[in-house]
Amino acid sequence: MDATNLSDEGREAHGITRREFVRRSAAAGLAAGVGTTAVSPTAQAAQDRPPNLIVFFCDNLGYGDIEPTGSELHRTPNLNRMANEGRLFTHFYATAGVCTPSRASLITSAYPRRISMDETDGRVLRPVSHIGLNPYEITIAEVLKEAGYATGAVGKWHLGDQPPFLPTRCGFDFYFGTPYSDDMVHTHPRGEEDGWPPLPLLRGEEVIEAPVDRNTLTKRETEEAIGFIREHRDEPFFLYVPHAMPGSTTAPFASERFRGRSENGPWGDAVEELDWAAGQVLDVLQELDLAEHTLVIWTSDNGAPRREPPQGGNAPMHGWGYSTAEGGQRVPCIVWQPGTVPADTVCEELTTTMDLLPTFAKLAGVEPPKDRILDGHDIRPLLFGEDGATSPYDAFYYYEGPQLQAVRAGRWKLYLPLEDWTRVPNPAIEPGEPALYDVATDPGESRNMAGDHPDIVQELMALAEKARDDLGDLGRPGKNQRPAGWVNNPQPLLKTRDP
Ligand SMILES: [Ca+2]
Repeated sequence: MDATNLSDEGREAHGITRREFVRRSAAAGLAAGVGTTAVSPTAQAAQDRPPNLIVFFCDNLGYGDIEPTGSELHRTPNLNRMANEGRLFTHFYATAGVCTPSRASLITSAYPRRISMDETDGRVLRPVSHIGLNPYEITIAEVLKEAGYATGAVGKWHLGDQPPFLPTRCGFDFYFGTPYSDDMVHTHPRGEEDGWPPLPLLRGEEVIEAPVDRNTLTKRETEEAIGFIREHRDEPFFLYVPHAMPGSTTAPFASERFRGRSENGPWGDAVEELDWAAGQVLDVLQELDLAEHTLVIWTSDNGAPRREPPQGGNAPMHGWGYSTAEGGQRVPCIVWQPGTVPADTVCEELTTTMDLLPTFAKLAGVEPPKDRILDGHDIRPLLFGEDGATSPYDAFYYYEGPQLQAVRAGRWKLYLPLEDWTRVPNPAIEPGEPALYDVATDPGESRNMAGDHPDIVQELMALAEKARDDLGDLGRPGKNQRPAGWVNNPQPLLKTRDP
């Protein structure tokens, strides 16, 4: 009898779960049915196996868009539960206010400028682009695949739509989703001019639907995520879920069950469906007895963009997505692993999406790449709530595309005294004047303290100079930048047959 076909009776007979039984049998080299409940040293080691890893990465969902961070508009019971059972990170940053650079950092543990993904086809990649994440980069999926993990990605990619740049070439065994933003459709004025294809839905590298029915994206992404978890329940897995919603259109999409149900129009409907999606995944982890063996992180790629009238919200952070304002880059983040991540706690230390790769590498029992500069850190002590654990960052740098605009160290964020701003993140900023905010107590960036703390302004300006030297700035290359990927003759992703 194959261990994986062990019936429910077998499970009853041994008084342990089916999964537990299979694992012990496999680890101890026992044939199924010769079961024993005594745990051998080998089986014990297998029980200490590395955790499964799941990352939800919503698109443009703001800091204040969910109940755990203060929304009174959207109902997010599943995220409430996740926060009650897990740990809320209130100083967690994306590395950019827009998609492509932000995503590039999560995947590579590098600032966008380090890997030249800060400025691509303008602020983000467009369809049929020459540019993408350089295959030289070592991705979080490649690190985990090397460590023996099954790897899957479900959702919006946005790191290049040509074959060498697709998730399947970046270490993901499995991919289902859209290659770029939900507003990059063939009927977009720019799309008509530039020959964008109908918005493709990919399975692996094949276009299975075009244009994709965007109303169904969150629902189908969730089904695929759950399918991946079920398929890989008996081995360590890494699942990256960059949901396409709430996304970049002025009327986000939701399936019929959620459409028109929230108190905040299409934006609220989309957020409430994303909450449902997270709940579905937590439920299946519990059903499969994997919850205690799975670290789940739920966050967003940048803040909610400004819309008239407003849709998403970044309160209490200042400003909007697509900028270096606190609300543009500080994103909601919930971390969950029952029994390992302390329940109902908050972490106020500065952490970023760049920390996931080195942290996950350590959790998987391997070392992060050593032959190149990574900008992230191993934040296990913060995830697991160790006493006295502090942020590993001396400084965090806010770039608007190629321009360095702000630096944070400790509680202080300095907007640099720039004469020319590519985009002004806070209307209180005066050209050529520093603006200093205590973003621990004043995340709304309302009290400029530069006049009271000239010493801190000087310290932060010195840190900025280090970043300019290392990563560069507008019109100035950095010493330690790496090139983006490039293909000649890019082609649209088209549906070539009925799947
Ligand atoms: Ca985004």
